[in-house]
Amino acid sequence: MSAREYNFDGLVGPTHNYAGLSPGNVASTTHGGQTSHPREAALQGLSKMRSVAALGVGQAVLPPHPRPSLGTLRQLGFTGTDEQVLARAGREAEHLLRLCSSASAMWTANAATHAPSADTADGRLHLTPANLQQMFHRAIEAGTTHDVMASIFRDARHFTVHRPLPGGGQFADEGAANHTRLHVEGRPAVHLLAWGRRAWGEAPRPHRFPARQTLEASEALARLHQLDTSAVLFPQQDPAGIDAGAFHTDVVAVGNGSFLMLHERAFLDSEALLTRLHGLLGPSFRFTVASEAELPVADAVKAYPFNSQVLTLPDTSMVIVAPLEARESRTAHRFLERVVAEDNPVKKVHYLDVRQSMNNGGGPACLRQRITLTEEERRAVKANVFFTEALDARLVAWVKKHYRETLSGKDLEDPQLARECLTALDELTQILELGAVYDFQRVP
Ligand code: SUG
Repeated sequence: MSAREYNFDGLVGPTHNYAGLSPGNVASTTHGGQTSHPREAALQGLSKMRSVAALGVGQAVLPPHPRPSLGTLRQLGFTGTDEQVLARAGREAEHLLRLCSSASAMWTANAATHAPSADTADGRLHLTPANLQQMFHRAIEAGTTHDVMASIFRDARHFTVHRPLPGGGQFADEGAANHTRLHVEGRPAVHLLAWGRRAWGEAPRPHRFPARQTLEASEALARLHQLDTSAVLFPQQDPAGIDAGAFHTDVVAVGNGSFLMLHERAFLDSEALLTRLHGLLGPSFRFTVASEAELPVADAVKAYPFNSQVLTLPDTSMVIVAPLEARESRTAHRFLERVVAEDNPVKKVHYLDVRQSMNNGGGPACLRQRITLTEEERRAVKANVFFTEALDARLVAWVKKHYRETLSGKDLEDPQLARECLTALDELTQILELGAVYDFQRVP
């Protein structure tokens, strides 16, 4: 049965801001404290969706989460009215307020890991929302992500939405940012489930920055998704790459269909990995590796050429959707030009402006969750999440109506901002026909 990939982009939330929350993510640390532009950020995101849809590629949308998360603040002992909770948090625990206000759910590559029904033993599409254990501001996304996905993919004949992996940091899971599915016609798809540290057992570790995902989490995903173990590989992220700022695999590697492009610092033993992939995928497998000499990993982290979307067009050729920063960097640009010139399916690079997100370390690839759906599965999704001209127009109007032009750290204490956010999200669930997916909509 023919299937199509849909890129489920995260709509940037109304509290998009730069709080410097992610050690090991160079852009987040560098821009921490700057004034953000939420409206522009959300419109940049919508403009990317429009460009991808115009290429003839499947496009859909996932909603932001309610922020500031008053529920989390209350769980941590802040009591009273919303105003009192925010005022006390702003006074006594400013950092906590920032953590509870991040619009980080926009990076939906981290929302979940998915396996298309063609690859699973029970023939259902499997999705596991990521627990994002490693960073507090991201860990609080998991519950809402689960509820949103359970609403969109509610038809149990086709879809299984698992609970996020349990426990503490031992099963720390960052979602599809560490997952790559490669596929060539006539062979089983290969799943790369990468990881940065082991919960139990020895493995080389980064020294400077945290390794977020564990091997144990990646193994659990392969089991839950009922993947054929002979086609699942668990490469370790190169600790030197993590120490240079490649906190997720998708900062230094991206794959699609028969094609993989990676930096030599992406995985610990790239050569062995490429040999295995060649064995599993056969002669049509193509790859391009950037060496440190050609493209220093620091440049890759800054310009994000690998944090691109590699998309298959209806005519089966591929294009790369890269951030503008990759064109502005001499080394990154030259590398992408080489990719297009080589013998592989990639024919063109489109450079897009997602600077507002890039300043927090989120490029085009971070902003989307890829989900492959058969026509029947697509029809089983009843929510209004597929990107059409009509939905585009409604979302643009919705952003213009509700989003602020600018946001600084101090604004996060403003109870009016919290109210604006909840009003906007309540309206959005009606546009997207999601039902009451947010906690605040269920409180009597
Ligand atoms: O988890 N940034 C995100 C960026 C996620 C990028 N996703 C992928 N590579 N797939 C993170 O580090 C920064 C928020 C702040 O500092 O305000 C942040 O959370």
